[in-house]
Amino acid sequence: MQADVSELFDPEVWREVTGFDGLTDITYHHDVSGRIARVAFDRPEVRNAFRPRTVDELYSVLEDARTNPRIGVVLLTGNGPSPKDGGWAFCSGGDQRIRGRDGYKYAEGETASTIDAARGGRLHILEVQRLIRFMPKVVIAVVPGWAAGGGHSLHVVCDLTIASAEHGRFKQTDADVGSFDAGYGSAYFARQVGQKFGREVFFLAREYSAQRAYERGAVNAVVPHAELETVAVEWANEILTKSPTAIRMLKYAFNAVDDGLVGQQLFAGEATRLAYGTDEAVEGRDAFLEKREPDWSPFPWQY
Ligand code: S0N
Repeated sequence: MQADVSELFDPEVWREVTGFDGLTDITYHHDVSGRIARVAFDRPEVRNAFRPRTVDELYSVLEDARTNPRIGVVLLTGNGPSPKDGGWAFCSGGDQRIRGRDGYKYAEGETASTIDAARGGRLHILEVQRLIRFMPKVVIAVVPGWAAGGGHSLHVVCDLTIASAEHGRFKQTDADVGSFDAGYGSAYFARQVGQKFGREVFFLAREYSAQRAYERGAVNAVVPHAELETVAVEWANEILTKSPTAIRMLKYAFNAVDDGLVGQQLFAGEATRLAYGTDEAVEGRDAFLEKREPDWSPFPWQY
């Protein structure tokens, strides 16, 4: 799929990011302004299921987007359609063909005795979830087809979701295949849609439409399939007109209530960073360096 990427991909908008030539399971582009990243699963023949290699690649490109100071918004999507049957997918979760009793295999044919024990069995898709959750940029799930299993969980953890009206479909199959995302995928999902519907989605594992997801507050917009990526770029460009600091503080504020002390730590870290920019904090630092008592007199106990 690398050559022509995806049917919804507009080559006028995107430039391949250099330095990532070895990618096989993910495509990675920046828009021409260099401010929006497009990260896409590229295994449409298996509904964009992820194997450990996919997750490694996904993590590395998301980390690149996180640390690029020009990037403000990341679009996470799935390339398609499938060359086999024309089906569309965002992501169908962990590749069930290489799931063993001891975790996911790095390469087909690996066994419990041959796999590197330090790598085997890692559910490192959860590390990707945390990267999306904690990066101080807006991550939009752009859902052109199936979001199932661990793919459903990934859309849940993204800040916003825009789905295809014709092909966007959702299903949480974890309980069908003896898997369970007991973190953001389920508990945070229930925060979004309510406990009853959240439990229904997991316990019955029925398909539901993009429209139903929208009505339950799990999807922000349902748009015509052909316009999906155009609308996503429009949303991204609108977000990019906002204050980067306000957006990062707001994201961490939205997260904090569900993220316990880690949420508080992230928000507090940002507050400290802002405080370091004040004359008051500079006085504290300078007093230490100049081996004198700090003079706080210019700084009132504000009310
Ligand atoms: C997505 C579904 C509903 C699409 O159905 P449809 O359109 O009828 O297509 P199919 O004919 O079923 O599929 C087309 C081809 O693609 C293959 N395929 C699809 N999904 C997978 C997959 N996940 N792994 C491997 N192959 C897949 C099909 O086999 C078919 O191939 P061919 O043409 O050769 O027959 C439907 O496909 C479906 O239900 N897929 C499986 C969804 C699923 O159960 N995913 C796994 C769920 N569990 C996880 O993802 C766990 C992930 C994880 O690591 C985790 C760990 C800890 C905590 C949390 C998580 C988490 O993130 O959940």
